[in-house]
Amino acid sequence: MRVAHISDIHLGYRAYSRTNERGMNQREADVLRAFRSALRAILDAEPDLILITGDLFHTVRPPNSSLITAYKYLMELQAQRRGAPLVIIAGNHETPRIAESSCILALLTHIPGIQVVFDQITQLELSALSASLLCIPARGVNELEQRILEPNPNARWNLMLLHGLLEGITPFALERPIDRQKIVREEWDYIALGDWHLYTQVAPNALYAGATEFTSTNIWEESGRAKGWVLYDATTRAHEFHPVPTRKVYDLTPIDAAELSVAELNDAIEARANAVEDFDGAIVRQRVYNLLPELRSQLDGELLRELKMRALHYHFDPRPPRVGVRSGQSPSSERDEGEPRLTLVDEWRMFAQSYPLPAEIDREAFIALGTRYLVGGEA
Ligand SMILES: [Mn+2]
Repeated sequence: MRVAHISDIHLGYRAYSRTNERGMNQREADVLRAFRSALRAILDAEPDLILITGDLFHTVRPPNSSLITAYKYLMELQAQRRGAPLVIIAGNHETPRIAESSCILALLTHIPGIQVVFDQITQLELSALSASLLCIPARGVNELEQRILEPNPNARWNLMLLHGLLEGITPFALERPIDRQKIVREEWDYIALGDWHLYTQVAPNALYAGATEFTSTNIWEESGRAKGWVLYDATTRAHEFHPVPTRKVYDLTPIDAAELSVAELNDAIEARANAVEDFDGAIVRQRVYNLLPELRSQLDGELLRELKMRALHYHFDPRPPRVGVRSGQSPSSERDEGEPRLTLVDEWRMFAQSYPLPAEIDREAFIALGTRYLVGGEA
C-alpha cells in the first residue's frame, strides 16, 4: 500500500501587506499555490491513500477565498481519484476551543472518499484497503494518557495519524510533550505525524511531513529548508520526500555595527542583499546588532526603501547595544534592552553553514542537531 502524506498546509494564512493581481493577500495565494502543486504531484503518484495530518486550515474560520478554492481543489482531486480514500485529522489551528462548535473540516466530508476526524481519538476502518487508521486529532492528544493504543489485529495495515509534538522533536522545551515510546512503535505500518513544520524522520515508520509553505511563527529558523510531502510505501517502509515550490525565505547573516562607519554599514546591508541571487520577491530578514540610534538615523533611507520594494517583505531588524552588562550582573536592569551581538545559536549556524562536511552528512540535519544540543544545554 502506498500512502501520500501531507500536513500543515495552513490555508488562509495571511502575512504582510502585499496583494496579488486579483487583490488576494500574496502569502495566502502562495499557500494555495503550494497546496495545488502538492495535490497535482500526489495525483500523479497514484497513492492508494492520502493522509492530511492537521492544520489544513490556518484558522477556525478561514477566509472564503481560501475555503472556496481549497474545496474546489479537493473536489477535482477526488473526482480524478474516483473517490479513493483521503483522511484528514484536525490540527490545533482549525480546532474550535469550545467542543460544541463544529469544525470547518466537517464541510469536506461531503466530497466523495473524504473522511474527517476532529474531535476524539477515532479508529477508522477502510475495508477496501484492509487498513485500520487510528486517528488522533489535536483535541484527542489530551486523551492519550488514558488510552491504550493498539493496532487492529484483523487489518492488513495499521496506521496511526497524530497531530502533536513528540518529546525531543523541537529545539525548545515543550510544556506537555507526547511520550515517544507510546507512539513510535514497530507494530504500526506507518505513523503519520503533523504539527511540526519541518520534514523530519522520527523512525523509518514514523515521519513528520512538515508544512507546505513557511507559515509557522518562526519562519527564520526554517529558512533554507525544503517544504513538501511524503510518499510512503507500507510494504517496504521506505519513503520519498517530494519538495514543492515555495516563497523563498532568507535570514541574512547578522551585521555587527559596533565598529562600523555609516558608509560601511550601508555597504554591508547592500552587499548582504545583493549576495542573495533571487532577492526579488523573497521574504528577508536582516539583523543588525549594536546599532546606536544616531547611526541608525543616518542610514541610507533610499537603499532600505529599494530593498523593501524589491523583496516581498524585507524585515530590517536593528538591535541596540547591550549597555553595562557584565557576566554575573543581573540582566534585569532597565538599561539592558539590547541583544548580545550574536547568540550562541547564531554563531553555530554561521559556522556550520560553511564547515566542510562529508557528502553523506545532511547539512541541515547537522545544523539542527547542533542547535538542539545548544538550546537543550541551556534549559
Ligand atoms: Mn501547523
